[in-house]
Formats: sequence, structure tokens, C-alpha cells
Amino acid sequence: MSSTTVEPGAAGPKTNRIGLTVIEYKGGKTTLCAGCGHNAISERIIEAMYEMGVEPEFVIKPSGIGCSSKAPAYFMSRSHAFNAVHGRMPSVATGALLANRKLICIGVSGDGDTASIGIGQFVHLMRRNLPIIYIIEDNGVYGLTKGQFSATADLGSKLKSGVLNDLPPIDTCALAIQLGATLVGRSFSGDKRQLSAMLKAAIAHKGTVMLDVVSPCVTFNDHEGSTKSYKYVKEHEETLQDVSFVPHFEDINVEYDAGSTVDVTMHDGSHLRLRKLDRDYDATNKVGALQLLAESHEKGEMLTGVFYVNATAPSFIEQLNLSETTSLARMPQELTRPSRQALDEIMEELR
Ligand SMILES: Cc1ncc(C[n+]2csc(CCOP(=O)(O)OP(=O)(O)O)c2C)c(N)n1
Ligand code: SF4
Ligand SMILES: [Mg+2]
Repeated sequence: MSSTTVEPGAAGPKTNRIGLTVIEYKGGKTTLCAGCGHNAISERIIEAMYEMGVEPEFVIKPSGIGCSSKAPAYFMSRSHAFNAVHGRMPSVATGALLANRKLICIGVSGDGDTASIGIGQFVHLMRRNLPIIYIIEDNGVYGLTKGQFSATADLGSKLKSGVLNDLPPIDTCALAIQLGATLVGRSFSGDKRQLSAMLKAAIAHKGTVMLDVVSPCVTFNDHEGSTKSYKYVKEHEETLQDVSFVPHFEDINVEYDAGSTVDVTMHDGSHLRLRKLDRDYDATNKVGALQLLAESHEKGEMLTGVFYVNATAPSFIEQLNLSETTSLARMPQELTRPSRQALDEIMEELR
């Protein structure tokens, strides 16, 4: 645990509401390529956790396999981490959260980890409303294994070798909404303001958050013809709303025009504010969200923003009615394990 030494009388370093400096939310030095979108996402996670005053020791950051799945090593060293088998982060996250409901879980995955090998685990995670922040660091390729197309690559996108993708992409946001995730959006690693607001809302949300963050791979997918390059995203990004977030510990009387802004009160009393831009859009309407994504897909748009939010649906933990006072991880064996006698009776039945 690190604490910065301050000279007597000198102004101390800036701290958040739980007395920690931003340095205490940092991780190891990144080994990802310079300019990789995943590094920018780690920066936004560090800032969001610091600004929300989250206790690092109550955070778990599971991931799968890939450059994206290495990213948790580069933020929040004081938190718990687990690199699962490729595409199998959801089951590790589910186990951890059922064993200790007090944890804040930020699961980091890649588009390959999620939409290719991990799609089976992903769809079952999305239908449970487990309180997890699931981030896809989406570059459209398998970066770690040298740039093959993943299942989120757009139709017609070109590899460096000139090969064109002839399969339609899986829209992970549409899939997550349809299956039951309760806060779903898409952002861009280079959009600091929008991504920060969405991450803070994600921390306040009690349910499954699925954020697809387009995160260019500078080494294998940043060339002319790629639809996940920095240039392409900057030229084609269409922002759905102006996303802002007012945490519960700040003055919520910040002025806003109710005619142009949808205000969503989160579980902890924080506010997610979605100010309309060009479209009249209601992010609390699930059918409307699916229609929007289907239409935007037809038009070939790169739409970002909060597509769907339901801040009142019961989480998986609530539905299971787990003890609020003692987490499963801390219960004595007498309560969590069948007695010798009970096991003997079961064995007897099986004879
Ligand atoms: C079971 C298994 N199959 C295949 C691999 C090889 N592999 C490692 S990472 C990866 C894809 C990673 O792509 P993505 O999740 O998009 O992450 P990125 O590197 O692009 O951030 C693959 C296929 C593996 N490690 N384990
Ligand atoms: S290969 Fe691509 S995804 Fe992997 S670290 Fe480099 S830029 Fe990032
Ligand atoms: Mg990838």
C-alpha cells in the first residue's frame, strides 16, 4: 500500500472523498503498444474509480485472454484480479460476486474474448443482471495473436493484407439489451468526456453494465480500409446524446432543461443525465433501443452513447436473496457445507 509523504506545512496531494490520491488507483507500467486504445481506457477507469471514491480493496477486475485482458494489470494494483481462460471471464466473475456481494466487479474483455470464443458465456451473463461492469475493448481483431478478424469486425472492413471481411458483425450492444443487461452503451477510447461519464454511471449501477468501447489497435487495425481505425471512428462517430453524471455525494441541483434532458436516478441516488442532441431518444425504452441499433446498423453509422438503462430492475444477487450481512465467502463451513450425516443420507439413496 502506498501513501505519499508530505512535508509538514506543505499542501498535501489532492485526495478524493475517501482520502486517497489518484496514484493509489494506478497499476503497473503498461506493456501494450504505445497508442493502443486499451491504454486510454485504463486511464479513464483509474480516473472514474478515483473520482467516485471507490475503495480499491473492494474491487475485483477479472479478464480473459488478449491484449485487452492484460489491461487490468495496468490499473488499480490494490484491487483483486484474475486472468481467466480465454472467453471464460463471466463464470469467474459470477463466482466471485456470489461469494462476496460487497465487491465492485469490473470485467475487462476483448471483442475476440467476448464475441468469438466467449460468446456462450457472454450471453448467459447478460441474461442474469449480475452487478458487473463488463467492458469490451473492441478493436475488431485478435490483437494478441497478430490481427485476425474477430466477430465484431464490420462487413467490408479490410485487413492490412488486403483481405476483406465478408461476414456481418455481432452487435454486442443489441445482444446485451435483448438478453437483459440493464445499462448498455457504446463509446470510443478517444472520447474522454463521454467514456468517463459512462464509467461513473456504471460504478453507480446495480446490475449488468455492458460497455462496448471501440479501441483501435495501432499495430494491426489502424490502416486505410479498417472501420476500427482512429481516422475512421473520428470521421464516422455519431453521438446519440450528451452524457453526464452527477454522483450522489455532489450537489445534484445542477441546472438542466427537463425538455431536452432525460434524468435517470441511479440506485445510490446519483443521476445519469442524457441531453438530447439531434434525435429525440428515450434510453429507458428497450424496444426503441433495439430499433435504434437495427436502423443505425442499416445506415452504417458508428453510434455512441447510452442506448438503454433500467435503474430499477432487481439484480441477480437480489433475486437469489443472498444474505446481506454475511457474504458466502465469510460464512462458517457449518452453514455452507452439508453435514456428514446429510451426505451419508444422499449416498444411501443412491445405493
Ligand atoms: C482457448 C484459447 N484459444 C485461443 C487462444 C489464442 N488467443 C489468445 S488471445 C486471442 C484473441 C484475443 O482477441 P481479443 O479478445 O479481441 O483481444 P485483443 O488482443 O484484440 O485486445 C486468441 C485467439 C487462447 N489463448 N486460448
Ligand atoms: S497489438 Fe494492438 S491491441 Fe495489442 S497492444 Fe498492440 S495496439 Fe493494442
Ligand atoms: Mg480485439
